Amino acid sequence: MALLTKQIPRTLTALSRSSSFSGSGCLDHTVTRILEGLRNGQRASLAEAITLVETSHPKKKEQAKQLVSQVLHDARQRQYALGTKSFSFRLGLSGPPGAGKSTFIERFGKFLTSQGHKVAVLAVDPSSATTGGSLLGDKTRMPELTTDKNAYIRPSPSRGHLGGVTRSTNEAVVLCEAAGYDIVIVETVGVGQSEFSVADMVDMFTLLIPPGGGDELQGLKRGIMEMSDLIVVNKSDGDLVAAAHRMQYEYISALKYIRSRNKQWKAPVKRVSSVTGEGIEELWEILQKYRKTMENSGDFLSRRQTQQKSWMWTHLNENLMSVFMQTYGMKQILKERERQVMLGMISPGDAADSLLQEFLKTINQSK
Ligand SMILES: Nc1nc2c(ncn2[C@@H]2O[C@H](COP(=O)(O)OP(=O)(O)OP(=O)(O)O)[C@@H](O)[C@H]2O)c(=O)[nH]1
Ligand SMILES: [Mg+2]
Repeated sequence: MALLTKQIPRTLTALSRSSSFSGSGCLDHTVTRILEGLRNGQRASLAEAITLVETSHPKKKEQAKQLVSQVLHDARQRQYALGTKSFSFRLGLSGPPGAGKSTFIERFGKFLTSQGHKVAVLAVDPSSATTGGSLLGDKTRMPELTTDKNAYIRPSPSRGHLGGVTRSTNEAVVLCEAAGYDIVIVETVGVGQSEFSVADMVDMFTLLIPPGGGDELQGLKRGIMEMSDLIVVNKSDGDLVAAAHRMQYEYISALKYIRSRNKQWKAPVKRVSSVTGEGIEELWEILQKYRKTMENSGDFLSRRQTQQKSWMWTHLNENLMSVFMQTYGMKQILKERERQVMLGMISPGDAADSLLQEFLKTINQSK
């Protein structure tokens, strides 16, 4: 009992200590230093800041919270002054392996920096837990963008579960913006749930596909098409032009039966070549048109607000689970309930109810 009563308050105090939401107050000196670097657009500070939000070390987590809250505070000030004009453009990019995402980002990113933009590229890699992330290899596929001083490429965090990755990527996006990047591209391989998470953190979600047999279209998850604000058929060059045309028409007809996410915007299907650069400039025009349309209808802002809300839920879920798991004795009880559920001795619903009861009982006893 003594152990138990010690454990609970510690967990809860840690949470309450970290939940100040002022954005000012007494800042840790590391946070002050990074913040200064971010405000000056220093890449090293951005890298350090993102590493901080990816950490699971308690003290650094606390610093990360201070940093993010300060950065969001600054962003709010900019928004008061300039409205949605102060917002960067967050572009999600998903597509099957080998579709040409890296090649596309290299080409498109270089085009954007040549237009005076600052481009950040983040990756959500669902396989990173086992492979250690793929953007490392990707850097060699983005040789020019990697060395461009107006671009920042960040390999994906290697977390064990998507929830953590989503949360830290969300935070990485705002950190990039704080460092002056006005275009943030969040890339993911179209596997599992990762593209849904990405779609939930960007202003525009783009699906990039290679030309190929009709099988791809049938195999493609319908949900992804519903989420897409733009579909890009890549590799429309050389021998692949005819196939790219066919792919484009197939997608245009398929989209007729899919309800678009937005009343104002029907997802266009465009062909590009990331190798020759054909269609890249036109794509940028489409992105600008999209932004204007969304801003005028108020959807640009409301989509971000909804995303903020779901981001809060991600935090809450993670925090609750963390308190639950750290509560003295819960791990053992959890193991036991899992065993009973697997053997069919107790139903999953009853097991969950009993776990929650045990948890609340422990919390109450510790008061
Ligand atoms: N012809 C042609 N080939 C392309 C084009 N874009 C990419 N490729 C080629 O397609 C292959 C895969 O390109 P990547 O850019 O690595 O594709 P990816 O989608 O990033 O692949 P993963 O990271 O494995 O998911 C490479 O051999 C590229 O050279 C294009 O526009 N035209
Ligand atoms: Mg790639």
